[in-house]
Amino acid sequence: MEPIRQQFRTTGSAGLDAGSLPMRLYEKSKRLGIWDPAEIDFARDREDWAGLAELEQQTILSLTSLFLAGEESVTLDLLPLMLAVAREQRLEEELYLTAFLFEEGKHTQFFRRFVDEVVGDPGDLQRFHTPSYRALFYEQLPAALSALLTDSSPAAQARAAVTYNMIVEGVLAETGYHSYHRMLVERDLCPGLRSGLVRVKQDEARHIAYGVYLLARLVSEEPALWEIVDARMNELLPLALGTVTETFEPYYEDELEIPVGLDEQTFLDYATGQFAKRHARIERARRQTLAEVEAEAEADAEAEARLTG
Ligand code: MN3
Ligand code: FE
Repeated sequence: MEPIRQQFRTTGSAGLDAGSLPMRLYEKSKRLGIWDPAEIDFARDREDWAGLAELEQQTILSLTSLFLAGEESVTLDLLPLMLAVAREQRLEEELYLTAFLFEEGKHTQFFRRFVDEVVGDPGDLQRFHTPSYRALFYEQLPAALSALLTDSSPAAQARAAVTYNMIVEGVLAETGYHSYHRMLVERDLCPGLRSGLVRVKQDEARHIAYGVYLLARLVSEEPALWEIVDARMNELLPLALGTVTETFEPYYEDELEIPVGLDEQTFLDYATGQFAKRHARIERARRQTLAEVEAEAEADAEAEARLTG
C-alpha cells in the first residue's frame, strides 16, 4: 500500500504553533472550559421557580427551549467542521475543536439539568419553536454543516461557519443570554441558572472568536469568498431576527403583559449590532494578508470576550 500520509507535524521541527489563535483558545479552554454542569446547585432556583407566576415560568421555559435545542444542535452538527479541518491537517484548529465540542456537550447537559432539577416535566418544549427558529435549527444549521461531509471546499466551510458561528452563536445565542439576564438578574432569580450562564457565555466567546478567525482566514486566503460570506449572513439574519419577533408574538396576540425587562426593540437592536460588528470584521479580512489576520487574532478574541462578556 502507498503511504497515505507523508509526514507528521510533531515529528518535524515545526511542531505545534503555540502562538496561533487556535492553540491560545485551546489553552484557555483547558483552564476555563472545565466547569462541571453536574456540580451546579439549583436549590434556590427551585424555590424561586415555585414562586413565579405561570406566565413568567412560561417565558423562561420558552427561552430555555430555544437553548436546549440550540445546544443540542451545535453539539450534533459540529463534527463535519472538525473533519474538514482535520483533513487539511490543521492540527491546532482540530485540537481547539475537541475542546469546543466538549463545551457544547456540557452546555446541552447544563440546560437539561435546569429542566430536570428545577422545572420538572415541562411537556413538549418544541411547542415554543417558531417558524424562523425551525428554519434555522431544523434546516439551515444541520444542512450547512453536513454539507461539509461531501464538499469541504473553502466556500462550503465559509457557509457553515457563518451559519454556526456568526448567526447561531454570534447573533442568536448572545441575544438569548441578554434575554435571560434581563429576566433573572434584575430580580435576583435562579442563581444556579445564572452561574451556569456566566460559564456558558465565556465558553461561547471563545467559540465565536474561533469562528471569526476561521472566516477571516478563509476570506484573506481567497478574497472572493467575501461575497459568499456576505450573502449567507444577509440570508440568515432575517431568520435570527424573526426568532426574536416571533417569540414576542404570543404576548401581543393574547394581550399578555410582557415580563419585566423584556423589550422587543432592545433585543432586535442588540442582535443587529452584534451582527454588524462581525460583518465588518470579516469584510476587512478581504484586504488583509494571512499574517495580518493572525496578528490581529488575539485582539479579535479579546474583543469577542468583551462583546459577549
Ligand atoms: Mn454552546
Ligand atoms: Fe458554542
